[in-house]
Amino acid sequence: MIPVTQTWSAEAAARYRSKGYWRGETFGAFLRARAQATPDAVAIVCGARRWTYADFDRDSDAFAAGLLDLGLRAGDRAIVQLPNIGEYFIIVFGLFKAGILPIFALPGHRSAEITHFAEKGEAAAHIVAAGQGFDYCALAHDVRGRVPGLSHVVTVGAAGAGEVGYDDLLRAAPRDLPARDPAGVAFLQLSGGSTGLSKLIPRSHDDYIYTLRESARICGLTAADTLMIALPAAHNFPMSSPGSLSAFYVGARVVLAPSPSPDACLPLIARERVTMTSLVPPVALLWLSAAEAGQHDLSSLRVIQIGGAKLAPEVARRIRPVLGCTLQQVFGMAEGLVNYTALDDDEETIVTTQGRPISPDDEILIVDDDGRDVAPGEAGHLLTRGPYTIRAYHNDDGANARAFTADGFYRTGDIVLRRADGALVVQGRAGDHINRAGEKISAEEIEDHLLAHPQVFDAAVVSIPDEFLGERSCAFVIPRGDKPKAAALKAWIRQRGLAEFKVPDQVVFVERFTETAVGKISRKALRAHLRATLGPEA
Ligand code: J2J
Repeated sequence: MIPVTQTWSAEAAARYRSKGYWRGETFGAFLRARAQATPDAVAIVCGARRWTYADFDRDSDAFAAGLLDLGLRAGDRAIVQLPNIGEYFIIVFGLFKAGILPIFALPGHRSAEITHFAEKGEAAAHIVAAGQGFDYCALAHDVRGRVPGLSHVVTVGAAGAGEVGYDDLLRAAPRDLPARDPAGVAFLQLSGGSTGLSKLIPRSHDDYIYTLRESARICGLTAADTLMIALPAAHNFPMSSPGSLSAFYVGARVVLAPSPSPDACLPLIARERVTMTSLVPPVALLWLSAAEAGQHDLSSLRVIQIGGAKLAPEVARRIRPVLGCTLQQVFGMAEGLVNYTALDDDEETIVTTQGRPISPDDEILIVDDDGRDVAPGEAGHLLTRGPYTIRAYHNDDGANARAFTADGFYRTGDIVLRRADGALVVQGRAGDHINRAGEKISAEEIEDHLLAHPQVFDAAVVSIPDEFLGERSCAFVIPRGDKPKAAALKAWIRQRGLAEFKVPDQVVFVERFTETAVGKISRKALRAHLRATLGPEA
């Protein structure tokens, strides 16, 4: 098994420690400290159920012991694929305490994606929930059948044959759980997947907890807050910017919403007196329309973080008057770098920029196509390096050669400019991924699946502007022989085991890709050309 290691040089690690960014804290230890300080404070609210910090600490200890009783060992990996339910946090902290690394899959992922994570991460377990509409247990059995070494399926809810029940694991006898190494990797987060399949991002206790502490400070999050998780809980944004884990770090209350829809969330805000939450732009739009009807008491809301995709200034301007709270823009990435507007920035800065980096040691380079610094204020490729930005993906030499410079800068793929005051403004993407309502789709990944269809000769997938989603996906397809139906190609993508959000929104059949765009020219140029043929109104 390939060990998962943190990716900073010894020199960089020593510097980040000496500057007090990395403080030797671990997830398990900070939860224990919280449980001792405020045992009866509510940590998690899920529907009518509540876990205090004491419950949270005790149950996650028990879950860790249960996993070790199963034969799992520190250093093993477990895919966590759960909806927004309270058990999710017990499980994640149980894994942290056992030293087993969660791989944070999303409920939307299907067999192709989960198989890839299981293989790349050499996962030993897949943790799912029963009774969720979609049959996750069947998915887990399917993947287990294909991936040697993936021995355990753990089920929250009614466990079937060949599965281990979450409730049974909680009944494990207490064990001594050794302290974890703060410099060690705590979990594997998923990359947005700008080229090909998602990569695994190794984040350490030290580096991630630094972002939690600073995010709480920048967002003004304290133990008095109630933070709602509306987006999928395992996504890096609602987990850390400031997200659930910052909330636990400061001893706040976390309320889980079953979906980000205004129908689910607005009554919950009123009922639980939610003070803070994070949204992607299309969801913010839905909330604005719903809130204008004025049915729900949203007066408890203090701050909303919006990020994951570009927020249009016209929408940003409506947040304060309609929702009655401060907008905080967040431009972040699971690889590391996170930028926030400040709560006390002037309105124009809040509305038109994506903020400044968390750390004084976040190094930012903005370069042209040849890697030379652009003039101040001009747009270019964003490269970054710092105390919480990884310097390599796990087990992926090919991706590492593309995504990182020789001196360890991460090529974000984003085109940004930096104002004189340091605030970044995102202009777009250099790469060919589609940012569909904050969900990142790799054009290349979808093209590869389309090309496997017997009636597809060639395919190119591009993003097109969409008023609601920000971007939607369009597949240009040259048929082979009989032209397939668009619906059949969409069904093909689903059948290949891909998440629903990756199914092309639109399919356009063409006879050929124009002369100017084939041959010596790259797929990147071809996609740019095709995008242009659709024009801005497409
Ligand atoms: C434009 N593009 C943005 C923004 C992310 C906090 C917030 C978001 C993420 C996230 C995250 C954007 N405006 N405000 O992990 O901790 C696009 C960029 C970026 C990519 C990263 C967090 N905020 N983006 O979205 O790993 O293209 O993380 O490189 O999913 O989303 O995607 P992801």
